[in-house]
Amino acid sequence: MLDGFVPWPAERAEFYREAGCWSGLTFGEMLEKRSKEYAHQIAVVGHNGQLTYQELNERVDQLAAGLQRLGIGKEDRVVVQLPNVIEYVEVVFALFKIGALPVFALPSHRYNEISYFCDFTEAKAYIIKDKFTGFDYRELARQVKAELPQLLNVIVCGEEQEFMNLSSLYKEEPFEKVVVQGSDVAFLQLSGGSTGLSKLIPRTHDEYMYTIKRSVECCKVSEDTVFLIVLPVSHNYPMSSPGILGTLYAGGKIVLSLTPSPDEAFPLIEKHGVTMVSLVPPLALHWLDVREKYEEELTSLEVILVGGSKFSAEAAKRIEPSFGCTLQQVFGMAEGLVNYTRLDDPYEKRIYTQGRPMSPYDEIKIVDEEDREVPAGKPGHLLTRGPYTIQGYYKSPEHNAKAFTKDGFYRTGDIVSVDEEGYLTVEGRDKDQINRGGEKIAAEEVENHLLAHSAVHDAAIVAKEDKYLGEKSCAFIILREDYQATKKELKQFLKNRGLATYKIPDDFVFVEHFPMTHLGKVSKKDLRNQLITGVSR
Ligand code: OOB
Repeated sequence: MLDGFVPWPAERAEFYREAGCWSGLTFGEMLEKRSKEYAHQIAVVGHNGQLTYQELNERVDQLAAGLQRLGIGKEDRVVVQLPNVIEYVEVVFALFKIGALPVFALPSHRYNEISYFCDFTEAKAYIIKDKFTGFDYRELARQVKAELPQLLNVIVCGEEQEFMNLSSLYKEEPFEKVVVQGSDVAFLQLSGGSTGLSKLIPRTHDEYMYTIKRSVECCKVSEDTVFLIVLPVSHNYPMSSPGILGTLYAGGKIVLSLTPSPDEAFPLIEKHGVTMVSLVPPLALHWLDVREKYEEELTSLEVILVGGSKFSAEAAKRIEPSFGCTLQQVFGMAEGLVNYTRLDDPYEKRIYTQGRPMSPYDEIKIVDEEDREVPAGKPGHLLTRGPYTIQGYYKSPEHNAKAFTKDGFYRTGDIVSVDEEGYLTVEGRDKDQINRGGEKIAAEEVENHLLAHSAVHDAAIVAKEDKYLGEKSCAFIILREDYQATKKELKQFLKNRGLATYKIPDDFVFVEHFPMTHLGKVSKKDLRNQLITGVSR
């Protein structure tokens, strides 16, 4: 078993197997099966070509052979940082087949995150695109590799410079079959994080296959589905709700858009007859606002999924009339639990709630500060346990002791209420995190970077309401006596430290002192209120 993986208690594992949740099917086997069942149907379309199921499986096998030749084997970790390109799908399945574990980095991650992922997971390889949206990932790789000798291979999709070219790894020879079991960890996903850097989330084939199966059922994905991916492929949401893996599971077609811009996405919807797409609220708002300006025919759309952060009811009401398709809200988390509104739910549920758990085996508790269950319908802290919610983060025993209850419930950090029919409404959050339009920022991580600046005495990051993103991040700063720093300097400082772009605060407010709680901690609630009332400005 993978070191640092918190195993499932035997009796619960047994229960989920008996209940038929965990089937033992691995992702490598799933692709193998689909390549026979849907051999000549298109599996994936990218900006530079397309592949049938059979072709995809063949390319995956060839790449699996090349990766093995590099010495990558079972349970080895490989950091994958690719945009929405076909090679991403090939790489991930090739790793699944040889039992190696992709670690899913986002294209917006920079030195700060990538060096940590490579180091913490002792990654054997780092797979990147040469350049994307003006950023050169080879420069980043050079910096990371110089400091981490165990990172043997940097593999580049595109111009490789001194590194290895991904296309050179597709070998016309069989790869060596590896025993991969349903109970094996399939990959490491990233958590949004609330303390320090993202925690890593190990997901087994069993759990994740069940996530996919239930998502496919709840979203009615079939071989006729054409699913457009506009969000970054490696995020849990476009990967599995039902996203890439759900579409392949059902024998449908994936269309990859490099960006979420309507300039690119709308023509793709028209050209490929896209039936489903998943969006985060700011994107949904943007698409709603510009829909009229575009002439493309979008009538093929049947479902727009929206999730990742709270979708306001007012915006939710506009989706169905504007796009002539059904809105499906999704409230999920990389740690596990996923809730969907169902396609045939009454209007009120689709607009005002974030859905209900996708599995009858999901257990939900709504509790107060002392972990006592609150009266039905009242908001409280959401705790959850179930067949696809993890038992612990990778190599994080101390954090796990706080993030999970003794009986294995995950403390989501979300404040929700549950109605009589079991539908959840997200009412707020009790974690030190900013949800910037679906992108999660751990306040503490950014605060720590700011504290490294010579002029900063103290820093506190809080969420500030934003019309489009829902929330933006705002840094309250106390400067050291006799020191000066401007907003521009601090932003540049964070950029130079290699912080992912979305984590750099949108706003800075310089203050003399922070409001305190009775316990003497910084009162972020008061800081948030100051932003609303404008007192500190
Ligand atoms: C998804 O996953 P993560 O891991 O990036 O973030 C999870 C957190 C949740 O705990 C919650 O705080 C927030 O994101 N969230 C929502 C939401 N969906 C996620 N808050 C309010 N309303 C919603 N609809 O974001 C994710 C994973 C799988 C599917 C969809 C989203």
